[in-house]
Amino acid sequence: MSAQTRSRRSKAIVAVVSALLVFSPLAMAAAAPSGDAPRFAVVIGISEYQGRTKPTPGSAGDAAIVREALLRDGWADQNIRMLVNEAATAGAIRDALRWLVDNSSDTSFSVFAYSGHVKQMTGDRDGDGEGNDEFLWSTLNEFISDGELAQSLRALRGDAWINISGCEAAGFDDGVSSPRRLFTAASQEVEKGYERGDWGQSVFNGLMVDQGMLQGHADADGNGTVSIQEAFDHAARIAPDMTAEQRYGPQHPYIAGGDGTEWFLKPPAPPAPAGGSTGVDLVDRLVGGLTGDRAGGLTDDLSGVTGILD
Ligand SMILES: [Ca+2]
Ligand SMILES: [Ca+2]
Ligand SMILES: [Ca+2]
Repeated sequence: MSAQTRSRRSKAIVAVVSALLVFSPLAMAAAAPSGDAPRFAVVIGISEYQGRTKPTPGSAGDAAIVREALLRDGWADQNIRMLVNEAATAGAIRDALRWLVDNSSDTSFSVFAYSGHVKQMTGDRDGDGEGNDEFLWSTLNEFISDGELAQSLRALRGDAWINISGCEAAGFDDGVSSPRRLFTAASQEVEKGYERGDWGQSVFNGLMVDQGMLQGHADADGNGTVSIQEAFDHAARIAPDMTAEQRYGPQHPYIAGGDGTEWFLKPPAPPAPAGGSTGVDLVDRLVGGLTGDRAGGLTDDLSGVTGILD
């Protein structure tokens, strides 16, 4: 092979590699949500239901701690739509989903959080080919199918964190998770999700949002900031043991999507120059300043698991 041919060949290889880089999904994947992204959230927590549907002791509390985490990380109060208890009708949930989609853009960061009962039904009622469908369970006992919810969530532009705390919660990830949509859920599709009456929160959100984020226990890398994935890992590590003795078996939290980087409700500032404030100082402040009597410390006390989010 002549030198010229070799050169031409290597140029061709370079061209092919460049094209692959430009068009591969990896190169197309956006980075994690940026600090100046427009941010909008819908937070649903339903503890009280009409009729004979039994209350869930943790769902309204879940909504409160998610809101607290968003506010603490600088999300504007007017950009957080809360639907708690009697406000969370199916109509209001659909309206809030439309609002979230309408406010999303290529640069926005959306949060959709749901805590409450989940209904599971056979017969492919939403026509998406699944034998078992999951449904959000509104306060008036109207149901919103996973197929309908997924269609709304897939319409979100920009980045989104979707968090579902309930039974069979992973069953809502019907084509929702993607590089720009991070999906977390309390339980696998074949599992129940449990609550802690003594916390007034679900096991999953009590561990992830309250202990993990608000109290700072999930900062595995000690950089003073808890990412969504760190908080999830904290819950995923503890929840199965905490629920091991429950009647329907333990819950194993579910995560999918994202671009492989850590996501934050508020991205951390770039690292301080050498000699500046250290991560250790920040961790001490987080842990020292925010311990409360809700989820309390790291506990392996199992007696408090009282409810099922089915
Ligand atoms: Ca379905
Ligand atoms: Ca499903
Ligand atoms: Ca961290």
